[in-house]
Amino acid sequence: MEERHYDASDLTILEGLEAVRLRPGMYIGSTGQKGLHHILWEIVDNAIDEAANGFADKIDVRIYKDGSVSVEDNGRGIPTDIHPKTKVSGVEVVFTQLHAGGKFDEHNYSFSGGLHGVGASVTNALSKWLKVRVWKDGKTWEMEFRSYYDEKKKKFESGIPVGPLTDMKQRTKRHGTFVHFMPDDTVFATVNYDREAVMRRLNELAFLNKGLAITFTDERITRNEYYAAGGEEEGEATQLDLMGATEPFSVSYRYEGGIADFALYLTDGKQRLYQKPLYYRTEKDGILVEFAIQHTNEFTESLFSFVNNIPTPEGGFHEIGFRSGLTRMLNDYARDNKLIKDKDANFLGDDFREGLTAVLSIKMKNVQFEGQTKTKLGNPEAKSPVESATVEGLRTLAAEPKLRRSFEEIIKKAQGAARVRVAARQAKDNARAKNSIDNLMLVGKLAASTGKKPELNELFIVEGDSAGGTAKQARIRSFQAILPLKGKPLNVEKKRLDQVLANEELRTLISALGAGMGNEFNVDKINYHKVIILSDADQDGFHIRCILLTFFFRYMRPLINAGHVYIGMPPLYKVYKPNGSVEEYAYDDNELQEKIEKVGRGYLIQRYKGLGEMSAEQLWTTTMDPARRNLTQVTIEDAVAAEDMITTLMGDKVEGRKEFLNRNANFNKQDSFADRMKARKEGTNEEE
Ligand code: TSJ
Repeated sequence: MEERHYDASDLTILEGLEAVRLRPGMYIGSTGQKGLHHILWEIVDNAIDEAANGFADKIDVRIYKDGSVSVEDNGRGIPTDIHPKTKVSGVEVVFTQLHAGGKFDEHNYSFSGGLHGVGASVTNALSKWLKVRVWKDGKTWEMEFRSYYDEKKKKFESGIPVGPLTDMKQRTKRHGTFVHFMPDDTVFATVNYDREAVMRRLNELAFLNKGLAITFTDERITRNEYYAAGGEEEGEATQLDLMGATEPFSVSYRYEGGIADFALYLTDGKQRLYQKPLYYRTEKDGILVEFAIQHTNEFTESLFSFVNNIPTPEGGFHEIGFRSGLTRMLNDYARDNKLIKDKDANFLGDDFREGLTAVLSIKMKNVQFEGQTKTKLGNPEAKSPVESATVEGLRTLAAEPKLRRSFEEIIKKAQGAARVRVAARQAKDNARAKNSIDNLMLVGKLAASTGKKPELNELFIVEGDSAGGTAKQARIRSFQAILPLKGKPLNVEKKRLDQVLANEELRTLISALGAGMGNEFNVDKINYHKVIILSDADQDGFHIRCILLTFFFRYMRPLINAGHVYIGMPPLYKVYKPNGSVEEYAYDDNELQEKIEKVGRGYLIQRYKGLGEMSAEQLWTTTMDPARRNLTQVTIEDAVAAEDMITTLMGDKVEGRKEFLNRNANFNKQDSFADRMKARKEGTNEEE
């Protein structure tokens, strides 16, 4: 038996298990189900480490009927020899000494020491009992620990050896470690392991540790019960059968392809652009880097990254290195193969990552986790090795003749992404140009109302000079004011407050309302209790409406909240009898059918092309007369939707716009907006 050197530097925290009992949360995060799972993962991690070092290829996890759990591997077995200084066995050290760093063995990779890595002693401290069996050098060793209240000492003792590590005098050829423990129900809010969560994690660990066979058995349920309950495991499926009526549910995970199989699993059912994931594994500057790449015809990117088998959904330096390596190599490849012309610009990283599913798994020492959920890798030194491993890996793969097609597909996909990106930018620039200062409308001249009772007053914001003129003729001066807008108002989204104020149109609007704006806005001071946006039912009208709503949302939100903002809905059709006996208005094509049926035989249809083409009489009867018009009160949700629209179309969020363009190639969201508007009509929620 070789010498082991455990000294104080190996065991960074030398405190008793009492501390763990006192503040379990400090060591395992919580005493809920997550904490319960944590004490299992502490044990599993140790077995995984043994496998990662090449000494084990099989791990069995079992949940028993009584709620206890065991983990077994076929590794070298925890050292059983007596520590020269402390005079206790390696096994006892493992289960009674707290070690925070997981730096337990210099000669091997020991990567536990991330989220977990507080050590097996924590599991012992929080268990009612824990039994360990070690098969090593032909011998079988056993040791048991207990936690209990000591009547004499008048205190709680946790993880205390029942006896010394004992040679069971059973000759054996096997080697490995078996640990069986009972979580303490006075510590945990629940001692019920979530089967699905355990299975999900074990499956993930099997993916992350190529070739490792992980078996999970749950004695709490029979095989048939599991399948009858609709259970669906991911490993080798076991069918409903006779034995299944008595045998416990069990499943095995083993992936010869490791994370390459993971990438296939993650893209299951999707249209893959090439059949075999691009997989590479290497070591760079003491960091083990492994990645698997699979593109599909979808548009989103999903990067699943892991550090020491722990998921890092918040990303970090390894992801940064991976992304930049991917972009660099693929751009070089595209140039070398004349897939980018000499004069043309490189692809952006985004282009290469459209439809990408990738798994990145690295293993390194002294990991630093950061971020909100401590799942972001904070080690800057990880970036460069991961980047060069990625470049090297992809170059190696690209040199393989049978993978040529895969790289061509990736470049082809990037070309598509780049085309959309360029088109989106063009659309944005065009939209910007239209909203530039030169194109701003001239001062809309307010035709104020003569009445001085704000509760009765209405302000119509009307699109276009011509419609504005008509509205001025049609209105009742005593309570209706008209503010015509010519062209499109300033795009509120892109401008700072001072620029908004510099715009005459909006200044007129602000002063007409007479209640200030921004922080100064006082809804009690408004001159009009109804602010009605009247715009055409076309693209421009829709745009103006969105911009105004965005303006109100940003600078006069209480106006919307108090229900003062409305959308006026001019009808699209009039259905009538020539003798004037009936007259019905339809606001969309569906309604037109209804109205035709209502008017009956001998009907005529008049179609309104826009506000500007209506007579004052028509505008009054259909859109402005409180008795007959069709107003929709704007809710804060409508304003949010309008703002989203503006942000997506005009703003800088490239991602959102790309997706938006993909969904709505014709920019037309008006119909659904109008449909929602129609659901709420004036009168149902009016304040007067
Ligand atoms: F967590 C645990 F400690 F309880 C535990 C450890 C649980 C399980 C199921 C397995 C293990 C474990 C530990 N499996 N394999 C090992 N290996 C060692 O501890 C070991 C063995 C030999 C040597 C050596 O240098 O000879 C070094 C180590 C760390």
